[in-house]
Amino acid sequence: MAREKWASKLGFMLAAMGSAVGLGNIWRFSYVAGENGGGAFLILYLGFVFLIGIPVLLAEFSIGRQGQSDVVGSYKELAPNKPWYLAGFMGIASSFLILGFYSVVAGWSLYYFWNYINGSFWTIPDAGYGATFEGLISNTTTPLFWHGLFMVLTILVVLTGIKKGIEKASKVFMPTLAVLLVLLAIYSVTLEGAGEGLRFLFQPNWAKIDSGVILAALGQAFFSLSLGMGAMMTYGSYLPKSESLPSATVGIGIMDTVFAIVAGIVIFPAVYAFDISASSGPPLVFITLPGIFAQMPFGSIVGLLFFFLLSIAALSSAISILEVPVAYFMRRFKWSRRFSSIFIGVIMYFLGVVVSLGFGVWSGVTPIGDLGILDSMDYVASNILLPLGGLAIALFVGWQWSVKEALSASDMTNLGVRYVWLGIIKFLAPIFIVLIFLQSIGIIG
Ligand code: VAL
Repeated sequence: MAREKWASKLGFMLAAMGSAVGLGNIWRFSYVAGENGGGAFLILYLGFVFLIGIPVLLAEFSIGRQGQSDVVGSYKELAPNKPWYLAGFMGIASSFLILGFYSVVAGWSLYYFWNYINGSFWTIPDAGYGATFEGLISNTTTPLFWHGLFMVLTILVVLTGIKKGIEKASKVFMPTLAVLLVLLAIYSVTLEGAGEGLRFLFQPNWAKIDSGVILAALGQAFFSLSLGMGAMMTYGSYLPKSESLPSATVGIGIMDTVFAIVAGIVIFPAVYAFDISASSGPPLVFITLPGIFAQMPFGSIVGLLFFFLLSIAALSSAISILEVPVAYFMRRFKWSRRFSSIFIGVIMYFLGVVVSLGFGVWSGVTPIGDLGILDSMDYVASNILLPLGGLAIALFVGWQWSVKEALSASDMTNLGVRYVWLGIIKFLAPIFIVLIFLQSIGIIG
């Protein structure tokens, strides 16, 4: 059977943007920025996006488009009998870890959407939004239902195939989410105490920077760009060789970053206005946003729309994560798309069950240090596996390929910045990633 292809370059762009923009920009960006001191984290994150993220993203797309296969197959195709494909298995492992918790958080978002439909969240619940949220996530069954529903939706989109499902889902809702976020940001900065929130987000306090903050900023850049796990490689592989990559890559990177910053402008003023701790961790947006909606005009409708769009954004990201192992298993074991999506989706659902129980009956379980189950899986995937995946991508394009091959595979041959890009891919990105790792395990100071 011929491999599937995007219907158009626009379809590819929208799907790749749909992959990048998701819970990472709103939910994860805010709480990771909040936990890591705000302004200084933001600057590091921006630095990593532009210096490492976008250049490596171009490299990842190039490998996929050139290899015309999944994350393992593309490496094997391009460098047979070399161990590069092992990086592909790392990508598959990251996809399991990430979707395992991503779908749980997306389930929370669906639950909020439902509560704005049925009216329960229109007014502040007696216990307050904070305690209500804690009540939800520590419950054994409710979150599992919503997490399951989200996984079913994800599987359905993935099993309808690349063009029909993914392209259509990506096309409609992203611009609406962008407009809504900008409106919310405008409202949020008028809240009393907003100034302090904006200072937290934009005024760097360099004293806050340590190796943990640097690693967190790197991990956030990779997570948010869907980089290093093979999602973008797989999407790139559905692109015909005739389409040009650099402008699409830069567009996707900038757009993803703008979404995160605008989300920060929505969240942090409200964090200070409502006296919520910026370092509340994963619950942060779920306790902050309903507070904004409760006091703004037409807040119930805005809340309903917001959680609908957030769930859709999460869905268009989740399908790109599920696509990584699905594409691999389809090729490797000749499974149908239908069987592959369902089988892998179900395994991921059960991983998510563990994550969800980690907020309730298993809340005492801390696999890594004092990190709970979600945070531990996220740490391994985002701060370790994704940057390692990125390292492999950079080394592959920079050193396995000749200069000529690398430039032609990435459509950079005629661009003035080609040697800057190549310099980043060959030297700067690998060196940075290695140094950050060495620093975070305490080998260098
Ligand atoms: N990049 C997405 C996000 O930021 C996913 C695929 C991790 O939510």
